[in-house]
Formats: sequence, C-alpha cells, structure tokens
Amino acid sequence: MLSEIVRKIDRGERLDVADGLALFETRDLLGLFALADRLKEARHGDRVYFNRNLRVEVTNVCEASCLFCSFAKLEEGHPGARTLALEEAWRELEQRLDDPPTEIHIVNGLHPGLPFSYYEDLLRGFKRIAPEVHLKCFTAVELHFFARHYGMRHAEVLDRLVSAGLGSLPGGGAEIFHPEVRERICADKATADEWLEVHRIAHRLGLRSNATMLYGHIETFAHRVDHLARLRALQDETGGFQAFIPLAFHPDGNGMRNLPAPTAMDDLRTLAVSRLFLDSFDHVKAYWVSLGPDVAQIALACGADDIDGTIVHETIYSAAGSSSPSGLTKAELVRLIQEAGRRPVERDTLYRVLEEHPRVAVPEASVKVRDRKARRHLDVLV
Ligand code: V47
Repeated sequence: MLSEIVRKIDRGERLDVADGLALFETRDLLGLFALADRLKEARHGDRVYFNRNLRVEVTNVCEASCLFCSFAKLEEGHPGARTLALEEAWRELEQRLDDPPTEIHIVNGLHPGLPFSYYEDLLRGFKRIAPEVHLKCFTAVELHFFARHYGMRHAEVLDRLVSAGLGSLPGGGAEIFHPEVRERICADKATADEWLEVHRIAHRLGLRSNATMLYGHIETFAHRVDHLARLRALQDETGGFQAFIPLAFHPDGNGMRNLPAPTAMDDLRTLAVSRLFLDSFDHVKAYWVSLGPDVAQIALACGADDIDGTIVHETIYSAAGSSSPSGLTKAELVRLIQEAGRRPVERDTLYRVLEEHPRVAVPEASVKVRDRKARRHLDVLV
C-alpha cells in the first residue's frame, strides 16, 4: 500500500482520504518517516526553523469547559484563577529587553468580564515597549468569542486588533473538527465551521495564521484525516496558513485524565502523515513543548521543518502534566537541530530568515573525543 502512495507522490498526485488513512495504519513506520523526510527536504533542504518567542497568557478565566483543558479556571475568584493587570503583562516583555523576543504569542481563556479595550490596550502596550515585536495573538476560538460577546463582526474584531498591533493568528482551538469528537470534548466554543471561517476572514484581510490538531485522546485515525482534509480545503481556497502543528494530548489534571498520553511513535506518525497529506502547507512544526525536546528532535527526521521557539514561559502544557522545561535557550535549540544533522535557521514569525547557523559535519560526540580531556576520560571508560 505504501508503495502505491510512493508512486502517487512521485507522479505529483495529491493524496486522498483513503491514502491518509492507509498512512496512519501502515506498519512500515520507517518507510513513512523516510517518505515524509524526503518531501520536507524537497521543500526546505536541511533547514530547520526556530524563533525567539515569548508566551504570555493574560487570563485563565474561561467560560468554556473543554474536557482536555487543565489550564482554564471557570470563574474569576475561583482558586487559581488569574487575570494579569496590563502592567503585569507588559512587564513580561520589559524584563527581557536585553535580548528581546521577535514574537509574543498570546493565548487566553474566554473571559466574560473584561472590556474589549483591555485586549487593544494589551497589544498597544507591547508595541509601545518594542515596536518591532510581532504579536501572534488570540486563537480563532477567542476571536469568535470576542465577536459574539462584544457584538461585532469577525472582520471588525480583526480590524480593531490589527490597528492595535496584531500581526498574525496562532493555530490553537482547532482541536478535532469532526462533530463526533468536537461535541464531546469542547461543545461550548466555536464549531469547526466557525474556527475555519475566522481563519478565512483573517486570510482575506491579509493576515497569516497557523493551524493545529489536538490528537491522541478519543479520536480515531479517520477523524484525524477528516481534520487534515478540512484544513487542506481552506488552504486551497486562501493560501493563508503558514504552519501546521499537531498537538499531543497531555492527560494530567483534566476531564480526560483516565486516558493515556499518545506514545512517541504516534507523535512521529502524526507529524509524518501531516507532511504528506498537507501538500499545500509550507511548514510542519514539531512543537517541542508538547512532544518533549527528545521526540521533537527525532521528528526533524520524520517530516518536520520547525521546532517552535524559546517560549520562555509556558503554562498550558505544564498544567497538563508535561515534563518539558518551560523554555529553551537559543543555544539549546541550535544544538538540538544541529545534532539532528540539520541546519538551524532563526526565523521571524512570517518565516523571514534572521540568522543561518552552520550544519555541523561532525556529531558532538566525536568533537568531544578530539578534546584531550574528554579523550582521556574515554580511554578510562573503554
Ligand atoms: O488550543 C490545551 C491545546 C492549544 C491541552 O500557532 C492541549 O504557532 C494537549 O495553539 N494537552 C494552545 N494540548 C496552544 C497552541 C499553539 C501551540 C504552539 C504553537 C502554536 C502556533 C499554537 O493547546 C489549545 C489546545 O488545542 N491544549 N490543553 C492538553 N491537555
């Protein structure tokens, strides 16, 4: 079956839903990874992208009740509920002005008690502090909530936020589009069509955005392929998506805590199938926070061309039991990529190249052996 798909890809034919399912079901995982890596290399060569970004969550108060979420607290005043004063949010950036991030990524709960001006002021304040910083803010779910809650059209919400400094949209909130799953895990927020419509409007207004898929809980492979197919259809229409990011489900402290987390092979398989099926997406991101740095590094040989960024300060995954560190330094990201035999490229949010690092020809272990002290150490060991 894989050989038929390889032939299709060689002929430049698009994969259909049956092919997507066959890829998810194949036992030839190494064949799958090699095929995805081949397509990644054809598009990006040995480049792997990362950026220097800062994550800010200004409120975890949320009127939605997603089964997978360990981050949101339903009401203000609930133990653990927290909404930052604008000055506190801005301080996150002010504290890092010696090495400022190129991007701030903001994702929040759906807070029913804040005025819309809070979000406009939030963005304006960040821009005042660092005019060059790119603001990648608010998932389509949040933007849809703003439209409903403040009585505006989606385009008006986006126009006002763009005037305040919004640069692009992150990919969160997509979860699983298929209603058999969506109605069970997140019935009370934007539907699949509403999520897609917000991105469609954003793309028409000239904004770029990302897309995600939360996998490894109650969904089937067929639901995953359906999700990818819906994203591919919108990408065909607008071309506005930059990156696809599969997000591995973390079970701690949420309504699906009785389920196991997906295993490494499922993580790698999902990334590889995404690369092959989403032929019109430039970038497939191995989000190291959700995968852990080790699996994210291996994913760089299975079709992923991006590993996300320094993050600095992550809360959604740490609340859900991820043992990943809350940030990585630029040097650590560069090393992860180099040791995967790839060339690290620091990018900005819109994938403009900021700095190309060399690909290291000799793996780190051999470099150490050339060092006299390490050599002596090794001689003792062998
Ligand atoms: O939408 C929440 C997911 C997303 C859990 O655009 C969970 O570059 C796993 O969208 N287990 C927010 N996942 C994060 C996000 C994102 C991340 C990295 C890069 C980009 C980008 C976007 O986190 C949510 C939801 O799908 N999430 N809880 C959990 N327990």
